[in-house]
Amino acid sequence: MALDSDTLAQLCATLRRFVDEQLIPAEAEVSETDAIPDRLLMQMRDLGLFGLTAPESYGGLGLTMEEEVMAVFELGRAAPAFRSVFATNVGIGMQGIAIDGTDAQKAAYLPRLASGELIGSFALTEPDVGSDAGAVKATARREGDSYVLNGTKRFITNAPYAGLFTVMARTDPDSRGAAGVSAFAVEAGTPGLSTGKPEKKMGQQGAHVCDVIFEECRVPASALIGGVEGQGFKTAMKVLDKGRLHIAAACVGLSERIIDDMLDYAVTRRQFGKSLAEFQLVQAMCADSRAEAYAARCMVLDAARKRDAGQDVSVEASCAKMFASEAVGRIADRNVQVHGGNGYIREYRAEQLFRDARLFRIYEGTTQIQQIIIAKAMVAQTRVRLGL
Ligand code: COS
Repeated sequence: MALDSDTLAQLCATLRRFVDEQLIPAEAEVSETDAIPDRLLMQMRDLGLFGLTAPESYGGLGLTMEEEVMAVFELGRAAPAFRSVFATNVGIGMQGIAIDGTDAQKAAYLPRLASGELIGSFALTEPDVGSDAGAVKATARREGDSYVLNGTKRFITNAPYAGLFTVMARTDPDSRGAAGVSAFAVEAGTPGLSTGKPEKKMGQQGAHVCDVIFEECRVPASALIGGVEGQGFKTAMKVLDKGRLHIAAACVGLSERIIDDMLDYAVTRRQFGKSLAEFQLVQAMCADSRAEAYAARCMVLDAARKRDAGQDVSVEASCAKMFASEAVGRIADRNVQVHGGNGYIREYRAEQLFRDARLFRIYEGTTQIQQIIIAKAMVAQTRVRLGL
């Protein structure tokens, strides 16, 4: 563990206070304005949120996976747009370099990512390449001491203000599959790199995604992550294994928050002369939600501990991401139902959290992709067991 148990408990208590006193009260404003106020961004920096997982030697807190998910259980209680601000620095926008980067790449970028001075972004998805991530069409052509990147990346979280992109591009033009893909650390401001206009989304206002376009964008050969071609898809998958556990933890946090909202409403709202909470059909919705959130929490913690112990957890990460994101969808839906007509009205948070939660089942791999990963491993293990 990076922290002793008292320090971890203190960190989680501090995060819970920050969420309860600062983030949740700002949800309506963020949703209306589609922007996170500067004062909250500064507080996030001061709390060290951008550097939760960066190694201590590079200025981060160096949290283990278990500690990270415990922190995210707390942070996930606020509307997901808040987490999005620092989550790419903690996760997919930084981990490619942290896991597979050269020492020079780590030294150049990790301290600034950890402090939040630099925002990191992960550029894998393309207009024609989503779930089939190995089919990346963006290209990186080697020319002397540089690579020249061309292509478009789509739905890139935090791209409008990112200072650094982890970009997956094809270095082997003759290949079609994952083996021909390499990962690059590309700085914003490099000539030939531009970003599109932020998309209008169903939910999570305050978090921004847009296209990232590369047109004859020349980067030094030293931008190749790890210094070896053909490793980019594997780097992306390793990043996503960790990212999916982080997302699953965020789903747990949001589930627990929504259950609190559901109970507050059920206990105080009266119909037929008694509180909603006294109706067994309402109780069933609360109880199902509690059991699912508890199951998701246990899965996330178990997978995180196994990862910290050095085990390959790509199947566990997919199980946790799939279950926790589907669960938070059901829980957010029940919360709308318990709120009745008020659940459909903007003034209550139920409708916003319902829309916000919908994305969890899609990004960092859809539920169907998680099913494919889990089932593929099951079949492969069975073949080995049967000696086939
Ligand atoms: N960690 C390390 N290496 C991995 C890995 C992992 N989790 N998963 C796969 N690999 C390796 C494989 O071992 C294989 O290596 P070899 O060629 O040396 O054997 C290589 O990567 C290709 O793997 P595979 O054949 O399984 O790749 P597929 O093209 O079949 O794709 C899926 C696998 C579908 C799982 C992948 O494309 C995926 O995760 N898609 C979803 C992408 C996604 O989440 N997008 C969301 C946007 S990013 S925020």
